[in-house]
Amino acid sequence: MTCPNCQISEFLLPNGGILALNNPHQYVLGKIAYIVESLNPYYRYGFLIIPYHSDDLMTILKDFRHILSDAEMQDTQVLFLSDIEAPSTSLLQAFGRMTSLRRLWGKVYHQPILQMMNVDNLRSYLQPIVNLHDGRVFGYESLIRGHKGDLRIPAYDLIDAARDAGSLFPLDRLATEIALRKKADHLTDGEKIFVNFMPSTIYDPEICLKQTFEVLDACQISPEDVVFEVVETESVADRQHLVRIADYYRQKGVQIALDDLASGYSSLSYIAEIKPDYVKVDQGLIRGVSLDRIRRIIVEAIVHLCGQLNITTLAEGIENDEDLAFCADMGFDLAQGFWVGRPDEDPIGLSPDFQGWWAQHLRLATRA
Ligand SMILES: [Ca+2]
Repeated sequence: MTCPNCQISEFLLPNGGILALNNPHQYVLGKIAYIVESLNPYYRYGFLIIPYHSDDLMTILKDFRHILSDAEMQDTQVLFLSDIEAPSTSLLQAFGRMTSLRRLWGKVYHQPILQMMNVDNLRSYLQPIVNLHDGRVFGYESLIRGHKGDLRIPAYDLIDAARDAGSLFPLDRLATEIALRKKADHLTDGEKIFVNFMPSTIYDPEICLKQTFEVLDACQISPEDVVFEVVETESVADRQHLVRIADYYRQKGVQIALDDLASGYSSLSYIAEIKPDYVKVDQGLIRGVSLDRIRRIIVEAIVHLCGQLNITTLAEGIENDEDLAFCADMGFDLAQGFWVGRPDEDPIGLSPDFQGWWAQHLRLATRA
């Protein structure tokens, strides 16, 4: 007698039969099919079917592990079937609908926000970054927000919803595209656009980032004007994968920033691994740095080590002139924060507060 429970016991003791593999990304199945070409794999109902013998299994799995990233392994669902005959339609169709409970809950609970994740409802806000060597705008960080009527959804709510629903990659890609188009339409050549990017969403940089670089080409943006801010590095368990992504970006001529250094998401060891062009020191360390001896010693050490490694430093979260003056004197190259300039749909430049401070700063420097 055959029933789904029988197949579960076959899964525990696979003595040969077929492997039915499913992955939302067709290219992953393509890679697998290439590895096991000699076993005559075939596709049925969206599954890759691989006939195997028990002696082959360890070799096959080792080959998969060698060629696929951790994320690709984790997201590929597999079913063992003992019957060499073609698998039944109903079984494979049911398997194709399988998803994790967490993902299902996320999709239902966050439905209103998920429906906003499109080019009409997502907007890029530009927050200025100032060059502390000349007092001019160096570039803008693109901050994504959801718009629906009067409703504004901040980036962290969008990200939480996308994470729960298993849609981080499409959100990240959409936000990147919107940011690049904003750069093309609103910023001049030489003004850099800083774009946040979550490496945990990337399987294979060659394939997952293809569309990003197509947009870059289509908008005729110089890669040198684009800086990708690597965020939430901690959530990438596979460090080598992170390095491969960074290397891919570098090959394409764009620059890399390590975001929120010392926030808990980003540790000093990533500097050695990613070799970023920029380090953004987290606002948690910068706020109140002018009044706090311990913060000052930590931040000075970071600026010093980045100087030795030719890494451009940026102070995040500047909210008053004392912290800004302190960061400028300490040797930071760039600064960002509400006091320097607020995010806006248009690139509105530096705040009157900053401009007044800079004029005074110049007068004092000339007198000295
Ligand atoms: Ca950022």
